[in-house]
Amino acid sequence: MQRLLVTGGAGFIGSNFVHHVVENTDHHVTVLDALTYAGNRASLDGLPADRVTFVHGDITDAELVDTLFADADAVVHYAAESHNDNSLHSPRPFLDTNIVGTYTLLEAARKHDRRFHHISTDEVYGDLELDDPERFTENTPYNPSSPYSSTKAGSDLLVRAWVRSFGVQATISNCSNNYGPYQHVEKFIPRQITNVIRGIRPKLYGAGENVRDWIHANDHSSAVLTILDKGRIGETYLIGADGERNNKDVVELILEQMGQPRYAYDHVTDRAGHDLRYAIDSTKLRTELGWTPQYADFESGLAATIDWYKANEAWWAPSKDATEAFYATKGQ
Ligand code: NAD
Ligand code: TDX
Repeated sequence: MQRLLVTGGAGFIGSNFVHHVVENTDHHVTVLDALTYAGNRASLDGLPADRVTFVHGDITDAELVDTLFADADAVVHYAAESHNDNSLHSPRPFLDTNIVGTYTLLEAARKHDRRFHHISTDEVYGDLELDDPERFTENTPYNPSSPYSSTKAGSDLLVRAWVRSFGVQATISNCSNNYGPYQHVEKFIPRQITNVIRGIRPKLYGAGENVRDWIHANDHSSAVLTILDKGRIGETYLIGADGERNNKDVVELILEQMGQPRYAYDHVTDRAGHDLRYAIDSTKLRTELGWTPQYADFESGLAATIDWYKANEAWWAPSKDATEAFYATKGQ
């Protein structure tokens, strides 16, 4: 049994990870989360109180972080400002949380000599052409496009420097686009599902040819547990499940699965600097650590996600109107 400290555990991927840990291990989890607009305490409802402790606080609070690291065996760091569109509108919180927050945690990891796993994104590598036969690997040069991805890239580099300079026992993973339950309605898939439920037409940025490499959040969680267990200190592992699809196909699949005509969506203003394509080669994680994804079938994973949003309107409804009002100001 380990005592895990999970930052950002009330967010989308962090909360899926906490559920996964409770269901698949005997670890105890302490969640540290600031409950920003993206955090939701209800995402942890139903978890046993003797397995999960919730601490409401900020990862830039060095004193609080120090206390929590003292009581943890290992730390998994999900907390971030995570939405590209928000970073184009208001970058400052991305610098505070993603850069200064990660720095604050690294200093505590160094002081207490704790195992630290840093959650990052494939977006640090920039984007690929649609017809490029290459995919991202651990050796692809960093080339981030947005304020969000540049702050994630900066946080990855801080982790590497704290490993090399101070011997911090850290690993990094860069994952592709996640889908599944508990994802905020600002993000592409939940936005379109909840639009259809509300009778609003889905909104596709630009022509919709941009490709994302989809992975179910549970597969991300199992990969992170594998890296915590068997990953080599100082190494980076890419996490992906061979799920490339363009946005237009995804919108049309959502409409079809929800009983609507496949063409019943709108093209709206494109995202500034919109990355064209992400694609992950996860050979290192699969061959060195023996990980394999379990949710290979995107269609059935998407259908289950649609069912979850239909059944959990009380979870997402409080955020929906404000999210759509913000998009409307940008013609999106
Ligand atoms: P999210 O926005 O849903 O959740 C972020 C969580 O962090 C929220 O609960 C929020 O309250 C918390 N948080 C934000 N600032 C904080 C602070 N200063 N102190 C403490 N808590 C704070 O994000 P997500 O989509 O779950 O992403 C989680 C992590 O995974 C991020 O590091 C992100 O970069 C990475 N990631 C996401 C994806 C994806 O597809 N969503 C893909 C690859 C990597
Ligand atoms: O309404 C929309 N219409 C649309 O066409 C929205 C919200 C998005 N899009 C497009 C933009 C992207 O090409 O869909 C794609 C996915 O968009 P997002 O859900 O905003 O995700 P993305 O920008 O790809 O970033 C996500 O994956 C990598 C996460 O939000 C990041 O945290 C993660 O690092």
